Amino acid sequence: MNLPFPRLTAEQAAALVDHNSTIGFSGFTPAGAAKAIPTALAARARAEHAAGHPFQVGVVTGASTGESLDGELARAEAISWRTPYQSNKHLRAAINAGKTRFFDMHLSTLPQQVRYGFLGKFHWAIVEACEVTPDGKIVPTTSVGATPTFCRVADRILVELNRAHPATLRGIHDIFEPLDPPYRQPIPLNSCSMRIGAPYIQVDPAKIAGIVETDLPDETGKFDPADDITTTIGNHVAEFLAAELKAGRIPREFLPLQSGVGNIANAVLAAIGSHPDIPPFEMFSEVIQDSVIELIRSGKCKFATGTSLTVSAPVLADIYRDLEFFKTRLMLRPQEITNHPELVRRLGIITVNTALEVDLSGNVNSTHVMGSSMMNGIGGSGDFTRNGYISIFTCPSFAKGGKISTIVPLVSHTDHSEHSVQVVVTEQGVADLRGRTPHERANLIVDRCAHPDFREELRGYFEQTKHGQTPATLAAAFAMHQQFLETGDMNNVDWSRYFKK
Ligand code: 0RQ
Repeated sequence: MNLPFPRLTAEQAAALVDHNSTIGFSGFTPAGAAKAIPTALAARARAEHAAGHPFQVGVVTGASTGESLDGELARAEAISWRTPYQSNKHLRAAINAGKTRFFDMHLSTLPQQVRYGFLGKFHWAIVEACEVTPDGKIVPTTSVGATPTFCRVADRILVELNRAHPATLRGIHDIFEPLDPPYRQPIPLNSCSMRIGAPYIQVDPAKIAGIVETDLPDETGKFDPADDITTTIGNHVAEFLAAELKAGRIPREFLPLQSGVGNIANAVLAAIGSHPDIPPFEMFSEVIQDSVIELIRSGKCKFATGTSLTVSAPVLADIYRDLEFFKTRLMLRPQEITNHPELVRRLGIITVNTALEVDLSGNVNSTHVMGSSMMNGIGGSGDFTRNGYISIFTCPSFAKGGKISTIVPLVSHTDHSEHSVQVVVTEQGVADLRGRTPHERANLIVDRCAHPDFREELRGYFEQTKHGQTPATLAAAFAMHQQFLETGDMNNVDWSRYFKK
């Protein structure tokens, strides 16, 4: 199709961007992330820096992205500030060194905060598409994220038209943006598979500054094969849900699932998918991983909706070979919809996310190592946890070869409070915290979830703190963390330093 927009090289597109611009990039995980223009922007930043000129931009995306975006720009020291989520090691290092300003946001709230003007002016939206029409219809590729909002608010739009994705993807997306208060209406979505929006993003064609043609695959990484620990955690979650179903606390039809990203999430889905007592179910999630596609193929997952299709290259090729089949079973929506508290609560989503550490009351830290170093960010875990039908957190009971207990007296940073966290699962077992007091929770978490090597030590802490509603002694609450920082090992804290006989 002849398009009335300038055809640009990535370098020409990058040359249009000024120092200090704020850019909303497409991308939610590496899926659907802009690639050619951010790589060219990184090259431009290096050249400007070499010439003694400042060149940095503010980078806002749906969530994490791939090497060509966060990796290239971080290595070129081209990111002045970043939100709402990241998982790139170079960017993480820049953030923790204080070189890049980062703030961590609930992903469902990003689009509305952008529209409200809370993050300032957006100069550019740089987005990947599989189709653009002369009248300004943009069809995204493998993710939607916050792209509709970036296109709405940005002064100008650059499109990477990526031929690695077929234009026949049109129809897999459902683009709906709520109105802002005081005109906001209920979101008219009552089931996972309902369509409420358009199959494209409508933009003002006058804002499209140019099209860069590419043919670049998503930079999705590989998952580790399930090991004993992740498999055991997965089995515990599946057994727990099957027992809830049997007890009548989950309806006979089952409820839609949300599952986080990574190896544990893959193992959990595999275990739920193969459990004989769990009926075929739907997914109302954020990220659709390889394991979901397997479950769709086997008929165990009837429908999956998310904001990104983060699958490996062979799985994506399989989906594209059989696109008509998958278009009736997959739907990609903006993150504002997939993660919306109203919908998570209404649809009764069972949520499963991963913790770095959990404390004796059930508070969860998903983001910070030893209270200060950013790992990735809260992502969508808070959107789902706070509003889920049942909220589950998983993690191995130990980290760093057993030097760290992931069950601690008090989390070193709180992302999800005891009020939102209902069930904790490690390879040791399941602590069901519903209807339990803080003292009962502490006993359950230590008995069922802590690694045996740390149980006595944890008891040494909370059995000293019998008074009050919650077992806490402020002076000793971070003793295990402090000892790790000093010696590299949380084992065998000497509580007599903190508790007088
Ligand atoms: O470090 O890689 O150096 O060995 O943390 O831990 O066990 O590999 O777990 O990759 O699943 O990540 C919470 C970060 C878990 C992730 C988190 C060390 C451990 C290892 C990673 P190494 P694992 P995972 C919706 C859901 C927030 C966002 C979210 C996450 C590394 O799941 O970012 O939930 N979640 N999104 O050794 C110090 C501890 C530790 C520790 C583990 N207690 N102290 N280090 N590690 N526990 C999706 C989106 O929002 C996109």
